[in-house]
Amino acid sequence: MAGNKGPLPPEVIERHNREHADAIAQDYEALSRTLARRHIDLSAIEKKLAQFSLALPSWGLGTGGTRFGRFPIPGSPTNIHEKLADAAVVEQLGRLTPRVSLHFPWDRIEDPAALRGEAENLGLSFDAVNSNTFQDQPGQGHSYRHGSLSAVSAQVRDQAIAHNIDCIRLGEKLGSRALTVWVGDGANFPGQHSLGEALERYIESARAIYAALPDGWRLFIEHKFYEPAFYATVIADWGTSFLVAKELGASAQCLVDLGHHAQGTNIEQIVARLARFGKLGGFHFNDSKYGDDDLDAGAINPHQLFLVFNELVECELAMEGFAPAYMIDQSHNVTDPIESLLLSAEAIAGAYARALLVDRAALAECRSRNDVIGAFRTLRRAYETDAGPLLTVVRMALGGAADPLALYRQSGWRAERARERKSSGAGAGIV
Ligand code: RM4
Ligand code: MN
Ligand code: MN
Repeated sequence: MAGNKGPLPPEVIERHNREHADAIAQDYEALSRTLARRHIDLSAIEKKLAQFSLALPSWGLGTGGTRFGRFPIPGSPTNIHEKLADAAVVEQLGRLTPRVSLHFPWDRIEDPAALRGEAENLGLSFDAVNSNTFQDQPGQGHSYRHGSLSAVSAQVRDQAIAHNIDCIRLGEKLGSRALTVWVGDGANFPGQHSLGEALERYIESARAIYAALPDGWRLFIEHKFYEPAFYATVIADWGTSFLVAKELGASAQCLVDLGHHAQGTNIEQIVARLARFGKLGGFHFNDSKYGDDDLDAGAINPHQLFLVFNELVECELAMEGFAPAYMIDQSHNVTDPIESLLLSAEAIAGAYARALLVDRAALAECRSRNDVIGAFRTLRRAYETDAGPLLTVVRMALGGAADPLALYRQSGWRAERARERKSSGAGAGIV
């Protein structure tokens, strides 16, 4: 919890909350009565919700845009310091996102220890660090045009390995505990490379990164089925990701980005499989209609999000110490990123809350009798319950706002930043 730290004056939040207190109490009362009839223990659920948290992607605080262009709004952050300030606003109002996940070299910093102090003063800390060997950087010795960790050239592979180890070293100074590796490596044409050898080269490179992991760190392998490789991506699916993680060892786990699967894929089943074998490292939450759209979590398929959390709650109940890393990975093209992130965090926590509302005993009973409709209805009843009042009460108890989006809009935060921040410029690209 961020306590009273954060860029907005606490009195503003307190005043706003007083204005909303009566209406919220009434809604909460009504929900408690409904849930009491279902014998659901609200206090246990509130405790879980109060502990739930997500990491914000540093790259999601800027206007990501698409490869066709960016349309940043005035007051958009232009560097990591400004991004941290915006992240602190998201945390202060929503109380769900106390950590930020950095991406190197996009967030390249001279003094990581100082940045750590800056974050702490804002009520934030750092989550997994992300490496980037899918783009060339000015002055770089070797190009990633033909791949990075799986490249045919040993020099390219060594450079990519060294970059990942640099990210770990930076992460240590920031207080991070994990490295997320996503590579764009793959083939655009049949015959371009050996499908088998490319994976072997990747595994060999990943071993060198794994060997550099400090104690207590985890390596997250992120798969994605296509783009930028349009024929055969090296780490295309959860099966490949799982095999690599298994090859590397216990500290290597798989990261599930919700947008990185073919349409129709049963992602909740992937989640259950990975968890069962101790390889579910974490998530990049977002939503997708066609491909890796990086749309706001829950914007397209909120039911899928709920079903994913339904599996996660089953795992929480069945497995001691089950704690995947929850991160958001979105690209905001036409919205104010703070607004998107506030709503996304709420949608994700809402899916978790509704999964917690599933009557597990009733579900188990239906399953044991092969009562298909009964089981489905048990899930649907929870899915259709508006957990909003519950989330609001928990958020306010943690010092957040009754209505984070409304208060953010009233605060004038972006307009004030527009007066002091330089223009972030248009053009293509993600930061
Ligand atoms: C990729 C993948 C990675 C993210 C980059 C920006 O598609 O989702 O997680 O680091 O985009
Ligand atoms: Mn991702
Ligand atoms: Mn992606």
